[in-house]
Amino acid sequence: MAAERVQVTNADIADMLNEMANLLEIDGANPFRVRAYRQAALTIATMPRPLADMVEQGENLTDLPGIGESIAAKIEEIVRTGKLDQLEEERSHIPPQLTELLRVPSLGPKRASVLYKELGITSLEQLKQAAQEQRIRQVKGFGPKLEQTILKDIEQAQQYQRRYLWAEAAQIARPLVEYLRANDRVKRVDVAGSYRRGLETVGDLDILAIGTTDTPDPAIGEYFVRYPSVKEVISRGDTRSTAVLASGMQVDLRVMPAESYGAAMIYFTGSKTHNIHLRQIALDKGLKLSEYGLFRGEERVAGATEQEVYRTLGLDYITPELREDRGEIEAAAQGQLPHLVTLEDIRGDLQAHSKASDGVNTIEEIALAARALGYAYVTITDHSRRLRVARGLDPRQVREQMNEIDRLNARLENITILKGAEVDILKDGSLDLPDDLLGDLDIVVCSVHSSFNLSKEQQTERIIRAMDNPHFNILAHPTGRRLGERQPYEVDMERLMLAALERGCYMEINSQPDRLDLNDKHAHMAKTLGLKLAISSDAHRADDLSVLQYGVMQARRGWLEPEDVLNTRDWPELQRLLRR
Ligand code: DGT
Ligand code: CA
Ligand code: CA
Ligand code: ZN
Repeated sequence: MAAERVQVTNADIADMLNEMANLLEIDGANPFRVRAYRQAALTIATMPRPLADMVEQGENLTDLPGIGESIAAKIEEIVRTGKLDQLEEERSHIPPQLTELLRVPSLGPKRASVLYKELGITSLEQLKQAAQEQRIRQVKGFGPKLEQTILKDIEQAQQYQRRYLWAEAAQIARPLVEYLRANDRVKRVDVAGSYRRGLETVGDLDILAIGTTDTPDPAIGEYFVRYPSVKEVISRGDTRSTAVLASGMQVDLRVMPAESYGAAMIYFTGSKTHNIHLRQIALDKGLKLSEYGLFRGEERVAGATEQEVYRTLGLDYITPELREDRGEIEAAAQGQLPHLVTLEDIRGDLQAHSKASDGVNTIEEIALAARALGYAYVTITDHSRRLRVARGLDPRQVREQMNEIDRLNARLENITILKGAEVDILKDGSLDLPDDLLGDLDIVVCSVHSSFNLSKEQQTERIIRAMDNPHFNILAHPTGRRLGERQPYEVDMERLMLAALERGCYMEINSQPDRLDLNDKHAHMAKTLGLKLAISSDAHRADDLSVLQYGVMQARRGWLEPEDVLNTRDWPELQRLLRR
């Protein structure tokens, strides 16, 4: 049989563009160029449609927002040849592992190349060893404190080493599931594991299938390992096969009998701690729970569906996002599980950027996209002047934009554009736009984009001082983290939340796949304290309004119900809530 040509996936393309960005950064290239590659990589990694199809069908890639001529040409080269000449060129004069060092946020390209020249460090492992042996503090420009931070960052980077953003994992999982479902011998396919629980990052994909025969069907595993993106087959058996895809993602496929499917779904969805707690409950009832079913002695009393297993254990059905053993089992036993927020509950978006600052679409384009999603309102929150890299607006430009919004609102039907801004919180806690202007906006979203390294105490006080401004409405991306890229800055979150409650301020779950900030635990903390949250897309392109679904997933993991979320309300009611 002729080898099937492996189609280059979006994840492959994104990886190569990211590597380009890293190498260019080490080379000291223009930061805008570096950022363009990173942005394109993220766009591509989270885009459902394969770019390879677009190239094969001769479509123009520059129609995609955020992708210009130069990057489009590179993508075409990757799709056609499987590689990128310029990347090979860059690789040839930079030690390949040096780019690993860029995953350590406290290092940056300049410091990384100093350590390379002074200590010959080219990998994360070597860096860790040097830090542990206190050799880094001896290099000029480095000290003991930075050495500590570097060590902490390495641990973080290593933790994320083989993990994928949920949105990237979805992009890899969906076509694979489609491929498996297309086979006649497969009756049912589901992705379990952390992916199904909606965890912010996914380590590997755990896929379950039911065949059409009573005995395990070896043909299913054989079919699975023939998936064109499979790079390496680690094992293949009648009931279990493991393979690594071209993207580096590992996939476990298990073929289960129909009578066990529900029990297997519970087992392989996890989390492990949820499962352990469930097994204890089973034992207390004189039952035994495994991936094959719930048993009394030899007799299977439940197993075909998850509902049946939970019911037999005396529990309400627990949705996968809650399965972390954070009290959901107790709540299910008492019939008190939350009625979690869904995407359908969302009435509008409270953060989006237009091309006036660092977005790519006009306000009208964003408004029409929001209307197409069925929203009642969308808030334009361009950056304030301080954020020069994002072409932040000065007060006069904000006024002009407000007039433009008035004109659009007069003309457009079935959508209201709210006037907002994403205002920088300056180092001293003051806001980057004058009060009279803030007072005329519908929504003032505030965020920290500088001085990330303040102590926990100072950072917390800085933000609370900002909340003292009576125009402050919503704290955006409250910890500033970028998954796998930048650690959160330090803040006393509980104190911040209590301060927000006292002042009538709110916080945001930023839905960007690499932010998801607040995270699930913080969202749960907010709910417990009674602080309502916004779920915002922070879209920089009209298409990106849909990333709000990832924020909803984290909100669900944080137990949020519709009433806990600001933008489940219509604008008049939201307006009342925002009044301080
Ligand atoms: P990941 O892949 O690191 O993002 O996280 P998971 O949760 O997908 O973990 P994974 O792939 O190691 O295992 C998938 C599920 O299988 C896990 O959520 C629960 C179940 N599982 C795996 N190992 C064990 C175990 O030792 N005991 C129990 N009770 N369950 C396990
Ligand atoms: Ca997994
Ligand atoms: Ca696994
Ligand atoms: Zn921001």
